[in-house]
Amino acid sequence: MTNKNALITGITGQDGAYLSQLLLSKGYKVHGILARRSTDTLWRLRELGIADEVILLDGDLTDLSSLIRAMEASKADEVYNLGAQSFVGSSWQQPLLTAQVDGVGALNVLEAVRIVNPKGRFYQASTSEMFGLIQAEQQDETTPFYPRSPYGVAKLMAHWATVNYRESFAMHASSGILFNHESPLRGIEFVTRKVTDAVARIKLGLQKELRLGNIDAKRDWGFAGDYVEAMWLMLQQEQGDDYVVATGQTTTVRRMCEIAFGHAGLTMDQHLVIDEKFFRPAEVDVLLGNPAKANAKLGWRPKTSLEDLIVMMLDADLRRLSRG
Ligand code: NAP
Ligand code: F7E
Repeated sequence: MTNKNALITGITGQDGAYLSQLLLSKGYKVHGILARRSTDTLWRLRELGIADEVILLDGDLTDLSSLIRAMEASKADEVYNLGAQSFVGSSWQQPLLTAQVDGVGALNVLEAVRIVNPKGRFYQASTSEMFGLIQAEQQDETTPFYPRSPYGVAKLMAHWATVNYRESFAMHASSGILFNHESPLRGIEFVTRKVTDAVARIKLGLQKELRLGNIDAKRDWGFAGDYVEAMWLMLQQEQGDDYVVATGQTTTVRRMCEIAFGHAGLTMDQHLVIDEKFFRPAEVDVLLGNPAKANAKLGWRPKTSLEDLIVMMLDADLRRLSRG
């Protein structure tokens, strides 16, 4: 057990909730930035039964002064920057907000760490969306980037800012280039959860159809619970570095849907409708990560198959909907 302090931006998100659970289990005092919202955003922390175990500090990624105050109040040894406007689809509607929160926001956190505790360790939530129009069949830490959305562009700025602060100020700053990871706590706008929620509703007679966009897109999907372990492992290394975190398997959206419908005993073709509305101005057709470096240096391996993940999510949605 440790007596370290952690500060998490994006603590109310999917990864923030799982990472909080992991760090609490290791004895960390966990602090999180709570951005002002008019709705209740603590449901994930409640589902994991840890809402009362974390310390929430008011702040916003676009407000450097709030981040400096949070650094001072938390006395953070480790800072995990998970906060973001994370939905790729919305980034074309809100490109400037996405740039401010995901790009400049990361720079604000780096500055807050540098000003208050330059010896603190920093994790940046980078993304496979930076590979976008892929320049290699399987992407690793050496693959050139080619982002395809305002989200990918903003995240690329944050990624290079992390590398730059490591090189300029000898900061322990790491960038986790994570491929898609999902869970029962995934936001409903992302395709896996949209599918498992809809399949559960169809199964229970609450809905008839599921409308999707490009089901030929391929993604390398893993389980968020496995991926937060890689984040923590990165900050336990002697030096900061960049790591790809992925399963090394890629699957179409279509096949992922078949798994969900199949598990519910439903026929996909009777319910699936393709809707132009869900196509994107520029698509990332295929992503496939190579996690060899994370395997070798962190000893990290994914533990959950896509089939097990989709079944876990579908069962959780069936339980939630049955409870009303
Ligand atoms: P998520 O569920 O969408 O969570 C995003 C978090 O950011 C929420 O807690 C949200 O707060 C917070 N946030 C948004 N705007 C903010 C602001 N202006 N100031 C402070 N906090 C703000 O995302 P996730 O799936 O957990 O992903 C975590 C991080 O990893 C994100 O940076 C994402 O871009 C990145 N990432 C995700 C994946 C993936 O597949 N999940 C893959 C690669 C990288 P509210 O709850 O108040 O909205
Ligand atoms: O889309 C296609 C869509 O929104 C996956 C974020 O966590 O992972 C996530 O970004 C694919 C795309 O995730 C629908 O066009 C088809 O090809 O679940 P998604 P994403 O865009 O890959 C990366 C790594 C991140 O960093 C992001 O933060 O599915 N698709 N039909 C659809 N997608 C959605 N959302 N809805 C549809 O109806």
